Amino acid sequence: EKYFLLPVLFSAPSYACKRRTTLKNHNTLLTEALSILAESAELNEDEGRGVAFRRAAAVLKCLPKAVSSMEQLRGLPCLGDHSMRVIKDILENGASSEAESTKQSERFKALKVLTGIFGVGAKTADRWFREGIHSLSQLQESGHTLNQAQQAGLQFYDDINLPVSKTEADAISEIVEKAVHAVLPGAEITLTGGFRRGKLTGHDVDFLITHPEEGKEEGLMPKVVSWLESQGFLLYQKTTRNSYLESKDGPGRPASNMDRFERCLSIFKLTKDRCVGQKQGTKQSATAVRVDLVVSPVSQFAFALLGWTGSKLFERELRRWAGHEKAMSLSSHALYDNKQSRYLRASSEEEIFAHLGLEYIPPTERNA
Ligand code: TTP
Ligand code: MN
Ligand code: MN
Ligand code: MN
Repeated sequence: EKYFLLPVLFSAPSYACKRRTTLKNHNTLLTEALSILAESAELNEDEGRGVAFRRAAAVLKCLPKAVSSMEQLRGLPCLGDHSMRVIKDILENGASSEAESTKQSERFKALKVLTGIFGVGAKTADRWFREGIHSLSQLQESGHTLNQAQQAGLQFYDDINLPVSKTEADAISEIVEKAVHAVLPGAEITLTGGFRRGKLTGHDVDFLITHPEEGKEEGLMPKVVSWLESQGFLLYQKTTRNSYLESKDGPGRPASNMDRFERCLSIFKLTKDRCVGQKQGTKQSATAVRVDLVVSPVSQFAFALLGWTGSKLFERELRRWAGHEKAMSLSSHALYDNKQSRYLRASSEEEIFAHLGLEYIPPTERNA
């Protein structure tokens, strides 16, 4: 008798918000190459192409096994011709020539260095690149006037571009909790972003702050910032006040994916104990860490929590699902049902998924 080994045929829902994506990735070679191409497209401000590569990478992230042949991919969504060529190249040759040459290109390397400066986006980096500025030293010699954020970004460049560890995130959490409780007892602080999804490192630390009594959270941020400043914890901060009520976004029609919460983009000074040798003992040194603080009224907390937990692709897919499949508009503030012409209330993430007709996906499975 003969036995034929059939390849595992993969399948997955096409919306990332219907898939469970943990941090266990069996296809890093493929997803890293596709992520480089996505990043390159984003740096070139080609959003459509960026999203296409992000979607392709995300569908491979949720597979239970490593891909070993092209036939296995036949039933999978989100894999366009270009992504398929990249995958084929890697399966046949061990690497993607396009991703490799992108990584080594002068433009990609320079744009990465320049956007590594806090406060510098793709547009600014591209303008500088076209002026011949390809490095930090060339930027400093150029005599360009930098805004406050960019000056801080340049000053703390090395620290900010080092990954933040969970240990550091926990230390920051303690400081933020102390600050918030000092100015508003009873306020609640939640770690959001990548660390809430179970990541062990991040590019920053994200927090959402609320108070169980609606309205008590108003004006909280400036007080928290003052406290942190007085204690010497802030190297840089820029606070933006809440603009939700005065915005003309209309029912469930946010002007952009940016929300309108009172927020503070900051750089914290974190003192860490660094062991410099057995005999010499411990030396104190400081590091700069990017921290995002957001304040939400408790009535919007579940939406803010869902919106600030990510991943970015998971969020995008949730909004796409809501709009295209449910005729609803989802933002970090609210969920609007366009058929019933009314807002749908929710006090937990579970309720929002239920309103959207989706199975609940916990934060650790939102790593699309
Ligand atoms: P990030 O901190 O940019 O990303 P992350 O925490 O997932 O990953 P990293 O470890 O690299 O920090 O954003 C966190 C979430 O916040 C993300 O899902 C999108 C959301 N967000 C908003 O809703 N509005 C905003 O203006 C920004 C900047 C982020
Ligand atoms: Mn150069
Ligand atoms: Mn983050
Ligand atoms: Mn952030």
